[in-house]
Amino acid sequence: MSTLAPLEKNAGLVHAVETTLLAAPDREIEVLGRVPAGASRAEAVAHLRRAATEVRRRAVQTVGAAGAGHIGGEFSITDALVTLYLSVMNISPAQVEERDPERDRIVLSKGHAANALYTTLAVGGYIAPEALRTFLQPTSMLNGHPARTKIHAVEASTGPLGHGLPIAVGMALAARLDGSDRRTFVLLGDGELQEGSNWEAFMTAGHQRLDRLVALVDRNRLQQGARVADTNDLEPLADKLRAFGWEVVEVDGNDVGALLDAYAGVPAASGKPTFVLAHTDKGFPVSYMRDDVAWHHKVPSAEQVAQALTELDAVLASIDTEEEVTS
Ligand SMILES: Cc1ncc(C[n+]2csc(CCOP(=O)(O)OP(=O)(O)O)c2C)c(N)n1
Ligand SMILES: [Mg+2]
Repeated sequence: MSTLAPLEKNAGLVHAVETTLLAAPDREIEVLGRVPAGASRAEAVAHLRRAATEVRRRAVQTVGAAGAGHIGGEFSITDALVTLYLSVMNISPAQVEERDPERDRIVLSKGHAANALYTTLAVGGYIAPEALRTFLQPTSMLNGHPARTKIHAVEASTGPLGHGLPIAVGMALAARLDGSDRRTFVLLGDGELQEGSNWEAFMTAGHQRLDRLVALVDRNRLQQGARVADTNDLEPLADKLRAFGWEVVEVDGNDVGALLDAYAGVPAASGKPTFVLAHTDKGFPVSYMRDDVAWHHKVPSAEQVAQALTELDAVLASIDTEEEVTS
């Protein structure tokens, strides 16, 4: 069993860690960073698609090696995480380290998707890629749910569902009181919306006309062990949000181009918070995981990890081909 020496400059973590290491991935994830300034839309989309696919490649290997995780809901939210961190948000590793008060804020309310968050932070240059090998290991900062006391880039500790939106509403109100233009983004699960605390927060945000608050729901139609519609149906979801004073934008949440367009139009209506209703598939795009409730927290076998990598490598190859055709 190998150990990781304390990471240089804390690598975005509160403490340097020395802990056991998971098996190495087939190749280390590349730090791709933000979409370059001046990139065309096609270049931006290619960059984000590549980053999202790299995140999924790395995340599935992490879950396989750690023997635990929530891979289905990580794959459905990866496109939104990558689009926000690498393009939409006014944020950078330097702004996080310096605690720039004007940085945009983000809360991953569906905290069980922590591995997708950590891997996005690695691709974005916020934590060292080698830290991913400590996921869930004793003394690691990379816990099963994100902790703001352990990772500089995490703005709010999450895990208990139903808390992220109320926190984000408070952050958005604080920004207004500060006279700041910074925005607050929050990522929610659809099963999570069954928690009543969300509806108090939706009501408050609408009442307060928090138009620099943007909530995205990962509408993958599945929760833990069941379909949302069979458990406690949310529909008509868009109408409910409109009735609470939100502007609703519906989008394919596994299409980074569509997400870019949706976020570019924020606030979608002056004086209203924006609700991005992101239609996704749990397990996207891996054929054997997609829309299968078992993959909420099932752990892939070595063969299943290999199959996922084969499918994800085909996505990477198609991005390369499209780039060659357009350049
Ligand atoms: C308050 C609370 N109850 C239960 C859980 C356990 N839990 C973790 S994920 C999950 C299902 C969430 O479903 P959804 O919000 O749809 O997440 P996704 O499909 O995006 O993974 C549950 C019940 C929890 N984390 N918090
Ligand atoms: Mg769900």
